[in-house]
Amino acid sequence: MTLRPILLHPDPRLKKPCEPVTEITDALREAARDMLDTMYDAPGVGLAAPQVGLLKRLFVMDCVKDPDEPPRPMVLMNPEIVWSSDDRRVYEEGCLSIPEHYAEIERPAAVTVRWLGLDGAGHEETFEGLWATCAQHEMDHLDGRLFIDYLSPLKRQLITRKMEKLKRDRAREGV
Ligand code: K1U
Ligand code: ZN
Repeated sequence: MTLRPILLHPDPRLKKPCEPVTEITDALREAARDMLDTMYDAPGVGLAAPQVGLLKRLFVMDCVKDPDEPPRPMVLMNPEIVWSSDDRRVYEEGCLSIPEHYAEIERPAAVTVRWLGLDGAGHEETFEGLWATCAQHEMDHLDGRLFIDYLSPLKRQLITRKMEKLKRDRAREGV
């Protein structure tokens, strides 16, 4: 199992739009596997490539919550939202790049996503509930957007200042 360090906000790599995947290489397959390991270890339900410093349009997710249900690790490359519901849902979001900060964010309750799988095959699926929220949160990462970008400038600044302090403290502790 290989864990990759998760970048913490603020970091310029979390603000950059990512490049489409043009070739499915062994390095990309390895990155996807490491991202799933890193996501489960965190623990989280999603992880986008820029969060591990890879500026490619790729994310992983598994929103199965019931321990009696089998896991559903998913790898989505070049994802596109092709339909969004008018119906909206509020979910208290967190982010592995902004630990210990949460905020209620409103998004479409359901989305249909089209993507390429690791085998190069095309897929399309409609996601609801946590799956829909997670897919939209991860696709925002691919466009250099974080959930705090939906908050007021004041709230965003407050969180950013706290994160700067956390990063300073961690650097001093050598973590
Ligand atoms: O992108 C990330 O930072 C991961 C993030 C994705 C996310 C999904 C849904 C709503 C908001 C954010 C997380 O996984 S945050 C952790 C989390 O939501 C969670 C962790 C363990 C169990 C259940 C949920
Ligand atoms: Zn996130």
